[in-house]
Amino acid sequence: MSKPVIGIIMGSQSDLKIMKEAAGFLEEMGIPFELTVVSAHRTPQRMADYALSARGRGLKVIIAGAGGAAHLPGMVASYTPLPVIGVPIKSSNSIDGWDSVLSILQMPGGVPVATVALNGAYNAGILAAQILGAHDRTISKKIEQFKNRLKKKVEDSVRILEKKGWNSVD
Ligand code: RP5
Repeated sequence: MSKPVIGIIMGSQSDLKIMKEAAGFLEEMGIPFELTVVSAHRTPQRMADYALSARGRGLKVIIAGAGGAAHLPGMVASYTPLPVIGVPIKSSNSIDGWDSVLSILQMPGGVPVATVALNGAYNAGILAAQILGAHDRTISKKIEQFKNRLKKKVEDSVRILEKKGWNSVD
């Protein structure tokens, strides 16, 4: 297997049911990634070691998911020059999910985290692939094909509605 270029990390094993959607997209694109649990609060040293070594180990983008008081994406971004995509997760310690959205989104000037929607790990996988695709024609071609498939799905549903005579758009 080739060397991972994307790191997917999450605060707890309980985040995996959401975060595996990022992994699934990268698998579909044939992009090598690594995936592990790194907790900002329960294993702060492991988090620092992970973030500090990420670039040197060949990673290009980090996707970090966490719920509740979601400090993992922001703290990882503070340790690494790599782009970090944050995935807010509605977890057992969330009030309603806004807590993790705002913990990840409202970073101070100078330390950005590209924040996707609540439980938006799938989009995080797409965004990470797009970042790599900016410098890799093979990946950007695959993204174009993926977008064409999305377009075709909508066009197919429009055709089905038209056949039923329910499409009111002229
Ligand atoms: C966060 O606390 C994790 O990212 C997870 O979303 C949440 C709950 O963790 P567990 O108590 O399920 O391990 O740090």
